[in-house]
Amino acid sequence: MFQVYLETIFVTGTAGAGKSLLTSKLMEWYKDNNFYPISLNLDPGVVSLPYEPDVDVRNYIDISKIMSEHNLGPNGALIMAADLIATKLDEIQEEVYNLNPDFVIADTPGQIELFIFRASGPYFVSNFQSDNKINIFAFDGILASSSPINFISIALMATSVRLRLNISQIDVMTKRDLVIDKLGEIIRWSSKSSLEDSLQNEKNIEYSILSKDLLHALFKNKLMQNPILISSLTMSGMVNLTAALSRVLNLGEDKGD
Ligand SMILES: Nc1nc2c(ncn2[C@@H]2O[C@H](COP(=O)(O)OP(=O)(O)OP(=O)(O)O)[C@@H](O)[C@H]2O)c(=O)[nH]1
Ligand SMILES: [Mg+2]
Repeated sequence: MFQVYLETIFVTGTAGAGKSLLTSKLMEWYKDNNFYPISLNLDPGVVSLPYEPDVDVRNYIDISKIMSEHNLGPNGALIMAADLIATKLDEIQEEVYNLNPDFVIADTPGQIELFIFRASGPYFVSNFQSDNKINIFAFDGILASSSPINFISIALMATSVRLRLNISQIDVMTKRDLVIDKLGEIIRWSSKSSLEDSLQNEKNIEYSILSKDLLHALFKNKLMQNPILISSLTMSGMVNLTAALSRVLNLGEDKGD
């Protein structure tokens, strides 16, 4: 195995947030800008993807085989599959090196708890040989914008992912095109006082108090990050996201001709 300079963008986030579609749109965006990125699918359980993965964990881990060989149901098989990801690290790394890309965009499993809160995902992220690594954490725009409590809960999850993976992280809120009517309110939530004001309208007082406490902890420890609002459908916000990625990764400017 020969070593090349490599950078990696992991794409994590809540189930259905739009990780895979974002992976495909980032691939397109960078290819259009004359980069050579490769996509790495780390979701062993996914049936169909909006992109053709260059490297695919499903070539190493077969969910239906796990179900029949270990007599497991779909959830048990997904847990076992998630745990097996770490054991395939060397093979995946070699495949990636052989392709010699400018960088890797790694799409992660839908069930975030299987990847982030078990040992295998953080092990993979930390031991994958890459000179630079960043994690994009996707808040589902529909879910996060539906109430300030939801927004705070997902911000808390984003924080716990940041602490678990211990690499640079950019938070994004997906599906901007579907929450246009709420954009003003969501943007105001970037300030602690506006979020607190919005919490005043919550009917469940106990929940509201707990959320306020969590909010204080997030701001006090400077763990609160404003997500970049993006749409993988209209591509709005993508310029902001790719600019933020460039600030962390050594992707340089548009390569031009
Ligand atoms: N309108 C709109 N739909 C989106 C956007 N991003 C994702 N979707 C849709 O949301 C659904 C889920 O998207 P995926 O990319 O599969 O989400 P995921 O996070 O990879 O899902 P899992 O891996 O199953 O957790 C799909 O129907 C997408 O077409 C977006 O920015 N705008
Ligand atoms: Mg997916």
